[in-house]
Amino acid sequence: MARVEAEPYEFEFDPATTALLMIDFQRDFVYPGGFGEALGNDTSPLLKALPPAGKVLKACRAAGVFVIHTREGHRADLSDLPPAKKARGRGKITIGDVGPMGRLLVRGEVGHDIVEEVYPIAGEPIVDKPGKGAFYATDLDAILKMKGIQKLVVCGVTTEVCVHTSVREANDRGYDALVLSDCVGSYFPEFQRVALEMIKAQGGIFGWVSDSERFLAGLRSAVPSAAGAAAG
Ligand code: TIU
Repeated sequence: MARVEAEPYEFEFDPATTALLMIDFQRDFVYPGGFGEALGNDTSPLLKALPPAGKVLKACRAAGVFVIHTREGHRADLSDLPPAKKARGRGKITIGDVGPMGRLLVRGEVGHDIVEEVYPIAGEPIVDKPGKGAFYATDLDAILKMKGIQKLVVCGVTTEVCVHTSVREANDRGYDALVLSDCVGSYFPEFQRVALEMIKAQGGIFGWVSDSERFLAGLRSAVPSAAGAAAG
């Protein structure tokens, strides 16, 4: 068992039944010119999550923790895009329109793919999701069940949107989720703070919150092979 200092109290997990869930680290959210910017956001605050999330990813790989990635996006014909989602924001360009990184939030486009710092490697499933939640209209739950996963360590963007929705969905499906505060990012500092508070309030109503340093310390003490990777 690995033990991680966290709020509202210690998070204990068996690396064999725990998955690292990397949510929507896509160019479309993290870089200028993508969907996030089209919604009127300054994307730069999200970059801060990449170095710590990259460290956690490497350490989990070295420790043999199952890693799974998600991407938000739609079919090229937009047949899975709710008209309300297309219209929302009233931006100059919206989902499916062509931007500097290709068509916004469309699968297969440059902007839709995951940034280099946390890019998946062979053996790490990528779940393409049409909504904010990682469980909605995807096979994530089936994959986790096949692997015997009971607990999730969560990194990704954005904290109060796709991370929160996915953690709430995970909670209702019986998974324990640990969110790493410096490995998740929001366009709004206030939402970042309060979204994390919501998860751990009321005795951990949706899950637990810790940070990369405390998580890596807990992982290393249980699986010494994770140590070298995290240092690099
Ligand atoms: N807009 C925003 O903050 N987020 C999203 O639309 N999607 C995700 O969070 N992935």
